[in-house]
Amino acid sequence: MKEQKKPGVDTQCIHAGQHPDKLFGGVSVPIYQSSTFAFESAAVGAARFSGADDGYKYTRLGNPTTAALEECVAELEGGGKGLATASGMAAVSTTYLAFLGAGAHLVSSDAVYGPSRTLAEKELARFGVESTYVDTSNLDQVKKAIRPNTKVVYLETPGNPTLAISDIAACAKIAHNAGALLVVDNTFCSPVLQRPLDLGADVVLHSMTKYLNGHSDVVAGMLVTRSADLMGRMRRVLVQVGGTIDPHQAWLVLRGVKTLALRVRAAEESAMKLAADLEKHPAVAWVRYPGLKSHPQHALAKSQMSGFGSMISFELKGGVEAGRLLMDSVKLCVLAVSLGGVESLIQHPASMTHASMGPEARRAAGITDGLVRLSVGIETYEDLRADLWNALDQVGTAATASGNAQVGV
Ligand code: LCS
Repeated sequence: MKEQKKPGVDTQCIHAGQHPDKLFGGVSVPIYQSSTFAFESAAVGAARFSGADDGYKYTRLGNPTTAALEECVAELEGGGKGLATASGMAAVSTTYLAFLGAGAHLVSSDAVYGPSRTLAEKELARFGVESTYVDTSNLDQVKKAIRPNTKVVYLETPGNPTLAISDIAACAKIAHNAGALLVVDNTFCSPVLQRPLDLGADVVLHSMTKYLNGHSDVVAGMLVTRSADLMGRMRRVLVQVGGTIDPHQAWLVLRGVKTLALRVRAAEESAMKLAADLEKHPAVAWVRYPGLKSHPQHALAKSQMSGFGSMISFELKGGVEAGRLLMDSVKLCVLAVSLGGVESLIQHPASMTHASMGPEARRAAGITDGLVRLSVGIETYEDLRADLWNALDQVGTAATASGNAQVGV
């Protein structure tokens, strides 16, 4: 038999899980905006609830539009099954609730999206779940954090907002040797740049609010695994907690995903140029971008990811005040949290996305008070650069006006 070549990522974005509709041939997957599904008879209804018939019953338990999105993202992640959720945090909480319980222990990256950490540290702790946060880009720290009751190792790579890169394959080995699962939040990369399941992760999760949807108009999440057992455990939790995605929201994400690969590549091209130029700007103390040679895990990023993404973190020499002035001075970049949209977004993690962690945890995780996070969009590169450089000039002028010889000090 002739071997079938696997479709390319752009093809998958457009066609995976998406077939012309059987009723009228609509090319776009229809939005099944229905909370419930009629049964032809009482016997059919009973068969659906017993599992003998896999037809739809009730949208919290499954919906055809949602199923198309789940198939699409699962295929992009290299196979397995997907489970769409109402938000990225619904995906995070589903993995915690499915795999952790009283007496269990979680090892997590210390630089994760603030609420992913706060949920475990503050809420799950009330139910007897312990958690330890370490720099997962340092494998010794991961090994040392493992305890006999560790059930989950949780990575965000690149980390939010430090962009620290953790070795997924090595962490999978450490987790599996300890009888734990490896969960990877792949939000910053999207499956276009990184496929954690291929590297040994058990579960991959996304805030689809970000790159997958890509248009800053939807909040949604996704879980993917190749294990039927793990999917069963997550699905049971999700449908009972009620964090199911709405079909219209699922359809919007399906539409966004069609251009995912194009958007990711375009944003990365600008991010690479901006990061390299920012590094040379006199007002900038340092820049973190996985594509720069100065990034501590640049070599790992090169081998583990198929591109460096479009998130840049940087610190101004003038610290917090200079960062505030920069954010108030940009005109094209939008001062807002979130990331992965078509528009460039700039924000201050210490007072915004990572405020809930508290100053000590932030310091330990390398999230400095002066750190500015930039999600590079797909605007015309020259416009983006001009906007940032105008704002940086104002930072420089303010520093000079306040009598400092060195910019921003
Ligand atoms: N995982 C990562 C890596 C995230 O960045 C976020 C949200 C989530 C999970 C949660 O997803 P959500 O429930 O919001 O869909 N990150 C945000 C950020 O960095 N700024 O605003 C939201």
